[in-house]
Amino acid sequence: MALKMILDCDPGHDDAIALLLAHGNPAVELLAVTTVHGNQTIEKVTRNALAVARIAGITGVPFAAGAHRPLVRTAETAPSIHGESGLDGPVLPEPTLAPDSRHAVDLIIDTIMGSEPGTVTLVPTGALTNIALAVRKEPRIASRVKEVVLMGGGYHAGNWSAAAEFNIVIDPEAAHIVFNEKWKLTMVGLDLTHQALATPDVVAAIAAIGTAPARFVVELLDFFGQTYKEAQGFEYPPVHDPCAVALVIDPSVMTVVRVPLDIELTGTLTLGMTVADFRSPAPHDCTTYAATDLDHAKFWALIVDALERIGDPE
Ligand SMILES: [Ca+2]
Repeated sequence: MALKMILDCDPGHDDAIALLLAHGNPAVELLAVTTVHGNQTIEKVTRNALAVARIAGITGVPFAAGAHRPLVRTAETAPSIHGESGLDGPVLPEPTLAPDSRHAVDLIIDTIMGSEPGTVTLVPTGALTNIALAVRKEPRIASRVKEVVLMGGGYHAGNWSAAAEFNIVIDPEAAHIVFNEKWKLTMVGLDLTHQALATPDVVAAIAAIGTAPARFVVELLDFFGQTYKEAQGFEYPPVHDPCAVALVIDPSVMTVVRVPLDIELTGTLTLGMTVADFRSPAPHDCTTYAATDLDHAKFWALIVDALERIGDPE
């Protein structure tokens, strides 16, 4: 059975690779791609998503733009990591797909309500604004989705503050809504994604594919590696977002533990922290999970395989 997926993203270097993985993996049926403010403005990340669609040869999948700002807070972007375009490095082609006329929130609701119950996985790889708005507008999606597998947060440390990760802290109220719904939710956070480093052997394996989409990924990783070195002191860049897609494709790619999770909304130093309660066995009604350990080789083999299958669409 196909793995039906909605990718809600803010491309974003690692979002672009997540989209390529979702499109290129034969088990995934990509039902919709929605965009949200985050790494750059909604206009820029939507344009970037459509440019990636052209590079990957994605057709017949609706793309829709979503929230332009967080629920409560002032919008914040990440040019120090993703550049002024949100996808600096490679030259981006003009998109050939036009965005769907619906708002992302409506596309998410329509897609979930129009599918068989328990079949659609929501994969958010940006701020959780669209997902929070969707479940407030149509609460039935909470019991209708199969699960939510998101990139964001972390139980050990942050990257946008000492305690908080970017996707969560730029819209902590939205994250609070999403983490407190009674759907199965897996947090693929920094504890996991900081293991998904694009090491030189990984970049060489991708370059060896020799196609235009593979060259695009190498150029993305080159820029991402530079900014991660300068802004965050990483030797090799952690490629966060495709980890969430990879978990949906192959649960054996990482270890996941059941643990209560919640979002800090009032801390002066810890706003947006994803607080994990590891004290005792999780309560029987706990529906939240956190990813802990990545099989690095298996993860990157999935990316290489997807790029090989995508080939040279143009
Ligand atoms: Ca992202």
